[in-house]
Amino acid sequence: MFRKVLIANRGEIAVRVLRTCRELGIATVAVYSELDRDALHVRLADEAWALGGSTAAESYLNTEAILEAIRSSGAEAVHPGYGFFSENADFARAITAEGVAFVGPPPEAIEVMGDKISARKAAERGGVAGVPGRSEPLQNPDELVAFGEEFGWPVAVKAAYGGGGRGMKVVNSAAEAAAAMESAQREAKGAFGRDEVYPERYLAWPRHVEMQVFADTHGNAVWLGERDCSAQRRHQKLVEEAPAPALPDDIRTAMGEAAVSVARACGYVNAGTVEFLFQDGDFFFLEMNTRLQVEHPVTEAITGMDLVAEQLRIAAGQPLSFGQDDVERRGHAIECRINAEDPAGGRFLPSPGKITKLVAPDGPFTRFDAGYASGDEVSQYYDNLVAKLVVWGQDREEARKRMLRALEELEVEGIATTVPAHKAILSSPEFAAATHSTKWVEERLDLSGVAATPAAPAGPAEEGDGQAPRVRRDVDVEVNGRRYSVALWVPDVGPVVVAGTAAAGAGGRPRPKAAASSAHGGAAGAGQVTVPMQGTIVKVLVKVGDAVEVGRPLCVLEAMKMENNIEAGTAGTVSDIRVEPGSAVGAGDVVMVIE
Ligand code: MV4
Repeated sequence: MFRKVLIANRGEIAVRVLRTCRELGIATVAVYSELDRDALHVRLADEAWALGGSTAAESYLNTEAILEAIRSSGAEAVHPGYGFFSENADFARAITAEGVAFVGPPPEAIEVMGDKISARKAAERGGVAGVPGRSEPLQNPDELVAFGEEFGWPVAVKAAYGGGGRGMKVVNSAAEAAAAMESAQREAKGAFGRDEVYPERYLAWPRHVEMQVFADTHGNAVWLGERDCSAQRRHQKLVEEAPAPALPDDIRTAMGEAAVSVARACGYVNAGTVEFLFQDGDFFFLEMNTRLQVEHPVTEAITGMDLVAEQLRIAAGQPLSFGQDDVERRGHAIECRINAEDPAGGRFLPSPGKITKLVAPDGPFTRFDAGYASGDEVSQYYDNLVAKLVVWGQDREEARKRMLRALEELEVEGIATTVPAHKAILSSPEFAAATHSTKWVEERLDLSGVAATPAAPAGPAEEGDGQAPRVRRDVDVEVNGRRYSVALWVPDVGPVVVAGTAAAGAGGRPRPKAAASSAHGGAAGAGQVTVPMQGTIVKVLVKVGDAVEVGRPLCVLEAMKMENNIEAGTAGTVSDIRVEPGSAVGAGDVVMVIE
């Protein structure tokens, strides 16, 4: 087994992985961006190395910086978590070239599954059916029309290099074909740099059922069980459960064996998830995720297995510690993703900021995997997953009630979270009866009664809560006679003297002054346009002097990878613009004035 593992990730998954490493006696190495210097995963790791930078591209996606941390720490393996480099074949190659193990599949398998057309072909080689469709790129709209006439409308046009729901268009008739194909190609080119698209029959009310598989380097491959992830919104999963409700045992077994065939067909090793659409008793291969998934704990809960431990054993070259017949599933598990988003009115607005209070639920069969603790800041630069709440019950109904109880116990203050939406989902008759599908949250669930969470106070530094922004002080220290240069990150409390060096002035970017009223979206007071959340202005859509109507988009605010239009709350003339592209703003900041 490895002696030291570097975790190339942050937040809850970095914490999750390092806990198993500790149980296995493996030393843990954290890496961190400048914003994460005091993050939970850094506090919990045995050692931590700075990557520099704030954005993901500058830090957790900086191959050179991570390679440097691997070399400095002497880590023997890298666990990529999910997101970031987890499905990046070039990164896997770069670290294995240095003799360091990648805790994940071979790069060739990542590449086969990264292209949805070659993934369909791999499934076909394994004898597994995808949704009826074509496994070649469309050359022109006539081919799309011919497909629709043969298989029936509607048709899904999908980007070969897409993912997470981007680059998919639904075509209802031959008349829409040309425009839809062009739009799918344009979106795919913009997002992924490749514009190949292919058609599939569109399934209107499917459930999303995915199968966990494991394969080792000795030729063994097994399936552990499925998860149902149908409760989602805009391709962001909200609730996952295992087993999938009302899935007949013979279908489960067939799906498990199909998933193992797909894994074998692409030379898969380590943990993987094969996604299926399930409708009217049939299941169809959709894609394969070549990483550990966010929702893996529900499978852990019903199988009693530690999936990260198994990943590490496989990466170290050991055979699977169990065979197919050793896998037992018991009871039912549900997971809620606690995101920093305000679900008021079904809008799910990003809600970064400082968590002023976090009290985790506890009690029977209740697991809380958090990436943050009270006092930690959820940055607009990373994803919005704060924690995962997982419960187990003897059956689905016991688990459902236990989850509602645990959600009641959970206390989060300072940021808005998805908890009100989870309560609405878990207590709805449709979810209780498991008649929901992938479109149910968006099209049927009524979230209009979910009230806005009071806006978090603006940035902590400006609020005088005792947490001044931190600044760097370089200090020389001697440890057992050896001289070290140490960077201290200390609160900037004005001119102080540290080790004989006078401090420089306050750091940090200037921000527009906050409005007296912290309106939650739109306009405050007499034509003052405020932003409802912390983020970065990426576009300004008007000029001083422009006449605007109510609802006219004024600027675009990016927070947590989502763009939000800031619209005029009153009609009038733009008299003042206080931001430009790149401006950092906080909740309640005035960005423009309309007179
Ligand atoms: C589909 C589909 C219906 N028919 N393909 C969306 C994300 C991408 N991974 C595949 N997706 C879908 N593909 C056919 N032929 C419906 C979806 C879909 C979906 C799938 C899984 C989970 C949530 C979803 C939400 C909307 C659409």
